[in-house]
Amino acid sequence: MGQAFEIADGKVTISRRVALRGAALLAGALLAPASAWALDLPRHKVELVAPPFVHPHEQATKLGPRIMEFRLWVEEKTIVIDEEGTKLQAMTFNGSIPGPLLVVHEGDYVEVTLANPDTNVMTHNIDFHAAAGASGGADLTLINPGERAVLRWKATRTGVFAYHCIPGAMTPWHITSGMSGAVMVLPRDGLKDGAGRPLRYDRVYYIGETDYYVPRDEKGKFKHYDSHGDAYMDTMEVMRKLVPSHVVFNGAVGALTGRNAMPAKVGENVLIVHSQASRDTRPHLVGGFGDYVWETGKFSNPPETNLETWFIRGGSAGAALTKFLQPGIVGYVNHNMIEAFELGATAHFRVEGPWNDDLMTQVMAPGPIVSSAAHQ
Ligand SMILES: [Cu+2]
Repeated sequence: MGQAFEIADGKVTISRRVALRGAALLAGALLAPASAWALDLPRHKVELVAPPFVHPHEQATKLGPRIMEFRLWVEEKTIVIDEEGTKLQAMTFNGSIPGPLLVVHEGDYVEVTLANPDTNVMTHNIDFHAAAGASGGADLTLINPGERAVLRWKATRTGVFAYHCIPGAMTPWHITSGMSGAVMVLPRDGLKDGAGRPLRYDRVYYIGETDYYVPRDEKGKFKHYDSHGDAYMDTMEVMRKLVPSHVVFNGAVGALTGRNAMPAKVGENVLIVHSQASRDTRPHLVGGFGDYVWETGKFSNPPETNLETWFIRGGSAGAALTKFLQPGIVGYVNHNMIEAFELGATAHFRVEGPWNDDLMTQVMAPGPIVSSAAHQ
């Protein structure tokens, strides 16, 4: 593949000409619509919210198909990604990592205005895994700073699907700098179990997992760079070794733990949407179950039931429905525990409600062994 970037005076600069060449190589051919195809359907404008929260939506709907309007914009910025204050030259959709979860129903049209403000320096676009054609819309949305594009695609398949930036050869850098998110396409009559009975959720949370590759200096300390261009070459060196410096939920170590824990109540059914646009992951609720899990994230397949850990392929999203049965702080981790404990892939739910002694009780609190028979 050709280079979709240019380096001059040690700085990385990207022109649309070279970026387009990269995108065209990816797609095989560059497509352009002759004109915006008019569609006579009701419109609904959605105000997106930052993850782990999800914009209000119906689960089942009696309405007919609509054009669902969303606004996404790209924000390149410096963020802090761990408790040590390590800084990352991040790239984001709508300022958050991951980008927001977009929720529609099967048969709806997703109309996205993607903006790249002139405060940015790079070319970006968006590839929706839920959309057919033109690299998921990426070939039709490649925009320089100061530009915007509008893309409309029909939601023909139900499930949760990743989206991400895919600007030619720079793609892995943009994704591992934060440019991914997810879409949820619900069946018009809502979620179902394997026997076709309706399933409903009381809350939904969206967790996006990202692997970062922050370079270190000679002493092993994480390096800081003043600009994306400055960070590029060293970051690529680390990326090529496939050993992430951080694996985080929602942009930073601790973004969903402690005071950022996600609230829930005993007895509530909580839908957890989890995406990873780059690496594989294996979510696990500590002391809980995935009651209904669409591991591959597609609602036309029956959900698996009562899972302890589930697998989400890099480049996809999955969904798990869980009923919290006990109160307390409930961990939600990538059950590669090295990634959870050492690299950051840990979240917490703060569950309120009564404890169920029947499900678990502490028969004897920890204390010294008093019997001569130590094994008793
Ligand atoms: Cu990008």
